[in-house]
Amino acid sequence: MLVWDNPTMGAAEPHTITFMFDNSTFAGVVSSLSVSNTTEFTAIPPGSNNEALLIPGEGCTNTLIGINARTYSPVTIDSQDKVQFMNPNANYSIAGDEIYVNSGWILPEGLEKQFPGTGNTFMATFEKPGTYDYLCILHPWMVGSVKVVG
Ligand SMILES: [Cu+2]
Repeated sequence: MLVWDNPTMGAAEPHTITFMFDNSTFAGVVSSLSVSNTTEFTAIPPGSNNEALLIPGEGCTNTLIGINARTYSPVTIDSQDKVQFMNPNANYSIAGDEIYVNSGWILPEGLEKQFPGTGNTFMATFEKPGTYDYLCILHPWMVGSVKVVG
């Protein structure tokens, strides 16, 4: 079993551990979503320098530019395209038939509170020998590789 954490000092700089076993599963961090134009968004905490990005759309909809949950939260997608979210600080066993495994945002201890629903660690067990390349979806130049020998 491997455990990743985020030792960044001082700043709430998130990272992810993301395995994309199939290039078609590349997930963008930014997500465009249609919402009713009567939906009101309130910044948390109130009064902070924070506001939803809404773009007026057709009819009764706006487009909300948000964060892709499949990059923010721990999640797996199996070979049948079944999407399964996990709790923060996930402990996942990689069977080898997944097409996408993401840790969700990992933050230094205590700073995850700035991003509700994120955690501090990701644990993975690799069931099959092989080379498992991963990256940080927020900083794609941050890459790693796990080699599992039989
Ligand atoms: Cu990163």
